[in-house]
Amino acid sequence: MPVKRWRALSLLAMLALVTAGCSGGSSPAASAQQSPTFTPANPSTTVVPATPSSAGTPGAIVATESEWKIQLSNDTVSSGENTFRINNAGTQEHEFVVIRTDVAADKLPVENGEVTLDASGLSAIGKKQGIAAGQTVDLPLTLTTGTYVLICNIPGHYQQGMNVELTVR
Ligand SMILES: [Cu+2]
Repeated sequence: MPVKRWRALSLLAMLALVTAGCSGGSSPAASAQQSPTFTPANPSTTVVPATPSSAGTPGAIVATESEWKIQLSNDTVSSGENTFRINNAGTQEHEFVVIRTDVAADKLPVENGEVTLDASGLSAIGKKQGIAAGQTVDLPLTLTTGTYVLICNIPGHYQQGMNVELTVR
């Protein structure tokens, strides 16, 4: 069937374009010029690139730690795979602990300057410790819908303000 064959050729051409685009070798424009007569045989064969959505995109959340706060690039993210990019912009070592809880960020139970996790039924779903001043580390986590509190749990740091809330939708 001529139509089917044309579709197959179109797909091959699309693949070639995609491959060329990914390799970074030749630009899509250059490829298009090499085959000026190319037109998709059918709209259904056209590869539609995924549209990047803006707000709430699963992906990177930048968390900047310093004395004495944690600032987030966004306070709401979509559920699923997310990566915290933790930047210690302070002058002291810090930690980054992710807790899923409905308790307000600054109302977690504290003992000896530290948030009591297991004893209070709170569990850290992920953490990074020993983040040196100036260091940036990534913490990939799968987040389910809910409210989270992110803290630094080095004694005294939480109470001095190193806590922030994150909503996962
Ligand atoms: Cu700290």
